[in-house]
Amino acid sequence: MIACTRDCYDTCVFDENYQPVKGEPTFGFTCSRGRMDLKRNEINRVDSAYVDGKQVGLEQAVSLISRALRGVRPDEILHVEYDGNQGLLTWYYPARLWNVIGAVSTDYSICSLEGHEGIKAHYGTSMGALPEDMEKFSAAAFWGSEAVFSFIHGWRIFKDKYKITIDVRMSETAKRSEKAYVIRPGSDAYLAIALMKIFLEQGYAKPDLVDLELLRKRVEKFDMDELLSAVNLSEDEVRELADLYAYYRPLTVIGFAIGRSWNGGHSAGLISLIPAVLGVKRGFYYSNSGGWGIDFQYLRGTHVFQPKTMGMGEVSYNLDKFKVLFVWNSNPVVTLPGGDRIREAVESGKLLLVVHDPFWSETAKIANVVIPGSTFLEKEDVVYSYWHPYLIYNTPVRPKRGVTEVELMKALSRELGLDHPLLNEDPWDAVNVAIRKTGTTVEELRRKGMVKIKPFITPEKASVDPFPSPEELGLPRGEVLVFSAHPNYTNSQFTEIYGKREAVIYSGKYEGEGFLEGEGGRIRVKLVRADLPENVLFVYKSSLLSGERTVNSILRPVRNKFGGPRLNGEVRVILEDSENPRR
Ligand SMILES: Nc1nc2c(c(=O)[nH]1)N[C@H]1C(S)=C(S)[C@@H](COP(=O)(O)OP(=O)(O)OC[C@H]3O[C@@H](n4cnc5c(=O)[nH]c(N)nc54)[C@H](O)[C@@H]3O)O[C@H]1N2
Ligand SMILES: Nc1nc2c(c(=O)[nH]1)N[C@H]1C(S)=C(S)[C@@H](COP(=O)(O)OP(=O)(O)OC[C@H]3O[C@@H](n4cnc5c(=O)[nH]c(N)nc54)[C@H](O)[C@@H]3O)O[C@H]1N2
Ligand code: SF4
Ligand SMILES: [Mo]
Repeated sequence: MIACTRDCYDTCVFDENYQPVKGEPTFGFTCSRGRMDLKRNEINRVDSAYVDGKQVGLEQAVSLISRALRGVRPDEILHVEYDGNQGLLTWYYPARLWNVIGAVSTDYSICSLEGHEGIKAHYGTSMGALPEDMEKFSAAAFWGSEAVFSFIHGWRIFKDKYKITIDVRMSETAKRSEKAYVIRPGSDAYLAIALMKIFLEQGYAKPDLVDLELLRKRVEKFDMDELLSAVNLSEDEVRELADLYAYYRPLTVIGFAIGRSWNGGHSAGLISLIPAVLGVKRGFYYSNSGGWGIDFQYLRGTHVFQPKTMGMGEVSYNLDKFKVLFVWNSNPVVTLPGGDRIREAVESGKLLLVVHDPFWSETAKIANVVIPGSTFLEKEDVVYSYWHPYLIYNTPVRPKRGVTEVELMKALSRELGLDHPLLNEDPWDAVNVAIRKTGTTVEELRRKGMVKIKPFITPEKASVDPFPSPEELGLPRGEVLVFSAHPNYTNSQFTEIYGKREAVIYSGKYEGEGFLEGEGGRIRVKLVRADLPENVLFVYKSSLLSGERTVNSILRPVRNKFGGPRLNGEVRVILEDSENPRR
């Protein structure tokens, strides 16, 4: 058996012939990437180790990296890795090396941390509905989620049921829903509060799961007219949505975009509170990664060594603090705000960049040292999903190329002469310890290929607090750039099959060649008119390239309340052919 390890809700499972399994959780179908993985596996691969563009043997590259590591202080080393591959031995376990040597880690906040923390603050966990819970709902609300593209098996459950979408534009999910509400970017917290006010007033609210008296006190501080003007919907529209919520009691899918917008964690938390206020248990879904009891800390060794951390959205703006940047499982030049600064730091000779990737990512292409990685089709690993309750033991279906993360980590430890129990522990033993609370073992996984696990913790009652005060919430002023998933790409991946996508920015107002300017700088873009609200600009997050630069190069996120970066950016458009650029 083998699971697709890409950063995706679905974590599709395939049989030994690489056909999507017919039963749970994949139901015999997969996406346009899943269907092309075997072909993609042969294209654009890093075929050897490279140093300064020259092919070298792996030992030579490893000894060069260790020399570089020995020559700097631990706090001058930064490692950046993310969810290019969700395997426990690919993403998590190799971080042990860096934690043992005392290098600086990121806080892994680029995607979903903010929303996790916002929801946890109310429920003690961000774990929400399981697929089997979802099946029981007769309706769904997709709130800041382009599920039609980003979550195809979740969408499958609701395809023929009643669907409501709340978005800042008529997304594909909105178009395929029975009802859609287009609101001002970042105003989700205001809308959630307006709904709760109506639930209380109309007697829709139930006292079973939340303290309604306290809720009443908290929402009283908000004026309905102010909430409506923040959201940019009429009172009738919001009342209609409240009625639909009370009638259908839908499962609410809270998209990750919510956490990366204004009021991020507060919005996610307040949206997650809505089902509880209506008396619906486990009525939301965000990400279940924290609910299986997998001990990620043990895998990374952070139970012993707690690293200094750097906000992931701020990495590129703090490169002067580092001399060595070690990257795996991530393509930060494209996907991190200000990512182009990595290229500049490498070109200036101030930063040594080492990249371990199976493919020639944009970051691998500019690295001083490149180490060829093995893909998920080529190595054994244990994979979990942030949606469904299955652990999968990946058995390779393609001959191995490159080196695995564990092999590289071991080679570096040896070369550095490190001898620590965390580094000496067998990786499979470490996985066994890390999954001890799930009720299965590596041995059982190996035997069965896939094992259903029980949630370790599920939300029950919800606390009204931390309820924000009106002063704590805010809204963007100008034009806002928003992002979403493209069906043929996962973040920056899959250009091998579907081609590179230059930055095309969709706008309700502008058309033609021009520039996009944000706090981090300016890039040339093509603007295409689309059916979008005046203040919303839209780009697929797979189209972040603009010549040598990226859309992310102009973004400089602030931290939201719970520590995650706000990636939706306030930007300006400057049209090239206008004498007085429209700003
Ligand atoms: N095909 C495909 N699937 C993917 C991915 C991919 O790249 N391609 N990426 C994976 C990853 S890493 C992630 S994080 C998830 C992301 O999946 P989702 O959580 O679905 O997030 P997005 O697709 O980024 O955007 C969701 C929607 O949020 C809207 N939006 C933006 N800002 C706001 C706001 O302030 N309020 C509201 N209400 N809506 C807003 C956008 O217009 C968009 O329609 O998908 C995963 N699945
Ligand atoms: N402005 C803006 N920026 C964003 C977003 C946005 O909405 N707006 N979205 C953000 C989100 S949600 C996310 S999750 C991040 C994603 O950011 P990244 O994690 O950088 O995303 P990917 O493009 O998926 O890059 C993953 C890399 O891992 C590599 N890889 C795949 N498998 C393996 C493996 O087995 N081993 C190793 N060593 N490498 C492997 C791939 O080849 C690829 O280069 O981007 C974020 N960036
Ligand atoms: S990218 Fe997502 S939907 Fe596509 S095969 Fe992988 S897990 Fe399935
Ligand atoms: Mo993500």
